[in-house]
Amino acid sequence: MKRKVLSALLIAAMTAATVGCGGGQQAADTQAPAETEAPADDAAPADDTAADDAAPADNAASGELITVGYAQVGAESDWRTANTESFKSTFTEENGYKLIFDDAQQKQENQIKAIRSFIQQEVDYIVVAPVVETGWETVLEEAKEAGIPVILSDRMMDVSDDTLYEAWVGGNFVKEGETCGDWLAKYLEEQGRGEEEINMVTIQGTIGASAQVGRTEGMANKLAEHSNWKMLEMQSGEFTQAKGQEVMESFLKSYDDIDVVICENDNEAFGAIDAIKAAGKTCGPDGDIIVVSFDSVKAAFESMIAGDLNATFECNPLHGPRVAEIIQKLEAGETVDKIQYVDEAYFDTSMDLETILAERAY
Ligand code: GYE
Repeated sequence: MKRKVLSALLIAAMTAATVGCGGGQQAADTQAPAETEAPADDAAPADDTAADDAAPADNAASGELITVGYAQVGAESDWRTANTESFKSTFTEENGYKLIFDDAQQKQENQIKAIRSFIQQEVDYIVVAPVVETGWETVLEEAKEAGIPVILSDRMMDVSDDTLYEAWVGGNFVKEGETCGDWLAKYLEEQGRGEEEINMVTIQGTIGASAQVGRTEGMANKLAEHSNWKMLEMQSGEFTQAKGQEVMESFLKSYDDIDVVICENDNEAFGAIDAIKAAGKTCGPDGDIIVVSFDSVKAAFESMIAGDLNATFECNPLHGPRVAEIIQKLEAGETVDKIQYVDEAYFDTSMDLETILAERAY
């Protein structure tokens, strides 16, 4: 929108066809779009409650919409659905935005195409939740050349030049993995299994995605602290329930002594639990196999209440208001923190899960 306004002004200046814009000289000198001078609304707080009530931006009042292209990963998990919903409910016309949403179906090539199409459409901001970390330099250079700021959300990009994006907001995936390892050590200790040889398998996320890389690394850091823990095998379940089930079925065929399965998201755990039950085994606090996962979506609480899942390590998907806050600061010409981690907790069956679930936003 801004660029369109600017080029309209320039055309007006060149043709001198209108008087409303104040004449050619003034229009030609106008480098900064008018709305950047308006102060931004108070930033929406970065907590769960912010999702549904992001403050309308000043641009809403002025009738000038900010166009945002969001290159989303896909629709592979409950987490992703909550994340999409957070963007759609934040970037509304009522709040002063026009959202162009693209679902890449978990394919980087689709995301690159989407970003190029956003550039062509001259959006004001590009937001990307990158499927994987590497391979983004070229398309980000193209966005930079077009003068369109890029904001990363959820997963990170591994680029040598960090001026290619304005800011990133998401979860601390290494920390999530380490929290999982610490929880497991404490839990096994409480069960009197602190010294026992523990056999584990991991159903990883999409290989090369930050959430996979970080969670695997965090757990590896904890494995290094426990010589009695053995990682039998790791395989990707692509962050989906169907693939999680398939991978667990194959693990159960290969190993008859699995003590722990680490699932890099909740949906993979739901699939793994189905596979465990189908193989005639049990899981959860009273079962043969300890199952842990990441995200803490509502269905994970139901699974813990049902006695299937032992624990889930939170990853907050409600990034819409957080990205809106970044955009409003940029609009106001303010600086933004380059890397913004979101605080996250964990949940297990020792807690009052019904009460927590009743108040859960996703
Ligand atoms: O854990 C998973 C989703 O990148 C944090 O992606 C996100 C992950 C999340 O598919 O459920």
